[in-house]
Amino acid sequence: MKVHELIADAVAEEGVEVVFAVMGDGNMKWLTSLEARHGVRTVYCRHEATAAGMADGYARVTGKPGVCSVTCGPGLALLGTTLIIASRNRTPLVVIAGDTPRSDPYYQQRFDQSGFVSISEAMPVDLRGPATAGADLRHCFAQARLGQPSVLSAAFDVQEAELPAEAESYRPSTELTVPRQAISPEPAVLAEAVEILRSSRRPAILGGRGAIVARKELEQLADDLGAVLATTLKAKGLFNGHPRNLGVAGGLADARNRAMLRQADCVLAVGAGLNQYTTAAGGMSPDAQIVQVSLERQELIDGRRTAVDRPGGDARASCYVQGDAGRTVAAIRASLRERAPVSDWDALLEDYDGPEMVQPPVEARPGRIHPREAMATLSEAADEDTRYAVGLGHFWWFPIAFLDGRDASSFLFIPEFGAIGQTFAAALGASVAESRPLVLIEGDGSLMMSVQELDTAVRHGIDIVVVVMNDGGLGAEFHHLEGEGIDAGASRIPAPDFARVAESFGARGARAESLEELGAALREMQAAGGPGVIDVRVDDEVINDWFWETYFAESAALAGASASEA
Ligand SMILES: Cc1ncc(C[n+]2csc(CCOP(=O)(O)OP(=O)(O)O)c2C)c(N)n1
Ligand SMILES: [Mg+2]
Repeated sequence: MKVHELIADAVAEEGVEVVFAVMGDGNMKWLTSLEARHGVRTVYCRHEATAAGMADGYARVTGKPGVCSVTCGPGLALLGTTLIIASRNRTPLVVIAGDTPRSDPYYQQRFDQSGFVSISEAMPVDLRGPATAGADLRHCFAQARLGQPSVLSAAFDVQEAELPAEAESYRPSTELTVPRQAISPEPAVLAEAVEILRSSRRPAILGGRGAIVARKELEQLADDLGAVLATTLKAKGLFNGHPRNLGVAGGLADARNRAMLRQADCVLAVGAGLNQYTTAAGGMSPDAQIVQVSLERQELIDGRRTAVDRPGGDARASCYVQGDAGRTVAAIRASLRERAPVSDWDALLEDYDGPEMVQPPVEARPGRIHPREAMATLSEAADEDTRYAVGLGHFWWFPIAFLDGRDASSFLFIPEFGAIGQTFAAALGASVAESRPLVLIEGDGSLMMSVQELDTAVRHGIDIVVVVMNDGGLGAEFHHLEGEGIDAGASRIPAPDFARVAESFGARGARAESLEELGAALREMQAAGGPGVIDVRVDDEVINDWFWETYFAESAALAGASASEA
């Protein structure tokens, strides 16, 4: 038996159901035997970054290792961005890459694969030789299962070597790992946290990704305290249906949420990294004491780093409790029993008659769609069970603030590295993983970075509807340049007609110039199944609140002031 056959055996033994790949000399042997000998499905993509991104998306929604394979050298070199993203998300990602022959140091495709993997924040694993091949593969999968994306480099000549006669059959990495364990908080620290909450008159509870498992406990605590509830981006939808739910907090929030959270005197942040978006760079609840509950102390620093240039911006939470979300919140509730709710949030929420968006209302021009209104139409037209993947760009603020989903499982964001062009791949991987309907909301510029994967979606019959928020270019750059008074022409790069692009790949295509057309196209495509693209003509003059406040609010206020003086 050869080493490349063992690789196929190992992938099957690890319980892998699907591998995402682009083929080359460095991986074709084991990939072909994987399907032939083990019947494991292989999804061949058009670009390596998509293969890795699909494995990442698959792993995010299943919690199982996502497996991708690429050839040596240039195949691996295309994965940099995706590896960084997966590592920052702690995705259980396994990449099985070829490597150039040990016997030929001048091979054209050679490069420092392990150095590249390391600076891409993933774990390099070398397939050392036939005697250790099983152990090396096991190590790679074990790392990934513990949340460390790992890349196995398997040299051609090592793959061709025979295993020693005495080699044992492959033992899966689950033998090396254990499931995550709950951590209970220190009683003394817990008492400090309880004291802060007890003296609070306007408490807010902020749930992050780590709080998703503790929804019930957090809502009970909110009811005990009369607290408002909000989430980070990664937990969007967590408290849907609760009467004091405000939605996503911070720079990505709608106007009502922001107006409310500014008045909080205490924020209990659970399973949340408190980064610059979540805290609006320190502006979310400027007068609040922060109690932070998380498993990783690193989270004390990660988010705050971005606010260090503000006075007090790098101060740590008033109280940090290391512990499991569910256990810690249950313990806080038990200690708080005797406190009656005294918050006045209900009255504040009821009396709010402010706008949904901070800036003055703007109407979309004829034949164009207001992105805020597009979100209402999508929320209303989509299947109830829909999962939404949302890309990055100027448009993303609108789905984050205004798109409704059933709960926290209804959304998939890939924000970890601020990279555009990555979400289509993750959405495709998520759609392969589950039968749930999937809608990707993506920018025109972002989609053009990997639009060729419509072909992958068609070949594999992937059920996805891509809603393109088409503003004719790089809106984020456009509004930023305009805001600074610089000619923004270079950022207008109109994309081809997405409906026709989709059709030429064999997918469904539609164009929406009105809300009625958008709703009808989405209903039709979800009913039909398979891949489809809706080219939504959004008004490129509509600015999201975040950009408006950052680049336009000051000059608008000045213009207003001089107009009233005149
Ligand atoms: C890989 C990468 N390249 C470039 C950027 C800079 N960038 C951020 S948003 C954006 C515009 C994206 O355009 P589009 O997808 O159409 O969204 P829009 O901003 O127009 O809503 C760009 C180029 C980035 N963040 N990541
Ligand atoms: Mg755009």
